[in-house]
Amino acid sequence: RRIKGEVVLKDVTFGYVPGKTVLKRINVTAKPGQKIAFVGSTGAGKTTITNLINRFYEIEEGEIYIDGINIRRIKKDSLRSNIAMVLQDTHLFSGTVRENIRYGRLDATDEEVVAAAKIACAHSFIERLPEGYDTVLEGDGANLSQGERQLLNIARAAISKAPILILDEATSSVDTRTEKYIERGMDRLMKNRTTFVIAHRLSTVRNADLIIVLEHGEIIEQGTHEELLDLGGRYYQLYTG
Ligand code: DCP
Ligand code: MG
Repeated sequence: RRIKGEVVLKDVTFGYVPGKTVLKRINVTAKPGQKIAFVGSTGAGKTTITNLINRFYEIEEGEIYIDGINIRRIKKDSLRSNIAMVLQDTHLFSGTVRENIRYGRLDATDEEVVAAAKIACAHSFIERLPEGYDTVLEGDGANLSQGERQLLNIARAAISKAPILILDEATSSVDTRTEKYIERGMDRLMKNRTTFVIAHRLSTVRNADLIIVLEHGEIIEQGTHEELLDLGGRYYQLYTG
């Protein structure tokens, strides 16, 4: 069976409002299982690219293909089940921890919920909650720390069988121990999936198959960490601060 998760952006040009172009002629090819990192200054268009892959907005010019199929022809439901996301602001709802993890995979068994929580390194903190997996979360997970909310979001992505993963890295400061947990969870999550990671901390993009540097909506450099350091351009500047 062919591995799934190929994503191709072809000459994508986009703006949120007429007359203000946010992305200009973006070309990206992600082969199944590859990890592609987007870096660049704030406002460069990183989140916008992932918004378009998710088809949160319609593209003006250019096309996006998933496994050779134009996303304009993919039903939204089908697109949702093909893409898992861990975004900057985590969306939890008032319900139990279990319900929050199972969100989007209602057929998942209790064992699968626990397995996903373990991948996300969330299992141990969940077990310490008053009712464990049956603990009711207040709206938006207000009774959890930021890091814990993030881990639940990772667990939610881990339970999904989507071949494509989008990670919009949180800039928020969680403590270094939690950060280590989150990184470990992310690594396991990315295994065997095509991953687009938007990273503010360059340390997390070093091992990407391809790093794409965006500036004002255009790709200005791309390559591996070593290639871009050798180039001595924008990535080098960002990396060496
Ligand atoms: N923009 C807009 N309307 C939106 C979202 C963004 O007009 N609903 C604009 C703001 C920026 C540009 O689009 O000028 C690119 O925004 P992105 O969110 O794509 O930028 P980044 O993700 O690269 O920035 P950050 O690193 O701050 O997350
Ligand atoms: Mg962003």
